[in-house]
Amino acid sequence: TAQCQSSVDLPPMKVTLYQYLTCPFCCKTRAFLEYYGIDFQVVEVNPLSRREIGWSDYKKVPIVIVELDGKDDKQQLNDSSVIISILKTFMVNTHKDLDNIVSYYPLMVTQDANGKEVREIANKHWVMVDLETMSEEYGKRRRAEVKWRKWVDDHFVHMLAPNIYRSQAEALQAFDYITNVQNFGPWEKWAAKYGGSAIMWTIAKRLKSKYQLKDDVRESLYDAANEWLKGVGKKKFMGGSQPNLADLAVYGVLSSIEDFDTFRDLMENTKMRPWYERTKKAVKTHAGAN
Ligand code: GSH
Repeated sequence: TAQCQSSVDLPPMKVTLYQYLTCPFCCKTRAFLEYYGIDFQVVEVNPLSRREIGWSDYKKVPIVIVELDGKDDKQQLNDSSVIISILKTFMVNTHKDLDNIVSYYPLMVTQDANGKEVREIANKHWVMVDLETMSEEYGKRRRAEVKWRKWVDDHFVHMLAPNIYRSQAEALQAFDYITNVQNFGPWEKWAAKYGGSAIMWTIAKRLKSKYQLKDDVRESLYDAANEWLKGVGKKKFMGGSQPNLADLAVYGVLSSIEDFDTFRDLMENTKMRPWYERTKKAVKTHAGAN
């Protein structure tokens, strides 16, 4: 059933994830849900028509819908980091109302230097805890967790597209895989494979300069991986003996490219593999559920 039977402290509820299977933000959200053993249903969205989220004003994935047992209204949660922060806050504050928790993450509409509208959800990387019960030690660990979660969204994830679409051949390889596993119709599949890979190959170059990747884009990915490993240090995980939300974020984002050359190169040219396999095992065995 779709009822949440996890042993983490959450009331009975139905969780539905609207996603593209291979989107890094969706993979990040799934890593979180799986690690904590939270049952969820998946709705695979067609990336061209986005018909399945036609009812939503927010047009990106992931979107999570939470329906609490015995309550009529649904809560719509947008943005991977917001989804994760809200559900984690709910887990550590089950006495709190979900609506109340959602109100800690208000939508801020501002403008950038060019007058273009910018929509950002405030506090998106912060899990809300009771300050009175928070120890100094946890306060420190929490700040590090926030810092690295932010690093994943602001830096690490931007290393992916320029790498997986680095050359026309690699872009085609990526799209061959993506169009086979995602929700495309047969004609769309063909169009998306050849059209999409050509477009992404072009966009990848723009992203490369926007995020200031090195000429050899692999080098920038390896640099980011090494920065992460340095942060983990001698610990098993960034979170210590157990993964924290930053571990789950880095793992989740990387899991989206597991089948690509980029991933293989990353494993061969850095020391990421032991940490990656450890985190993957923790996620797949729902290690956070106990
Ligand atoms: N900050 C968002 C998150 O972390 O969830 C980013 C989500 C995002 O960019 N999703 C992409 C999307 O839905 C798919 S990888 N794009 C559709 C669009 O921008 O129209």
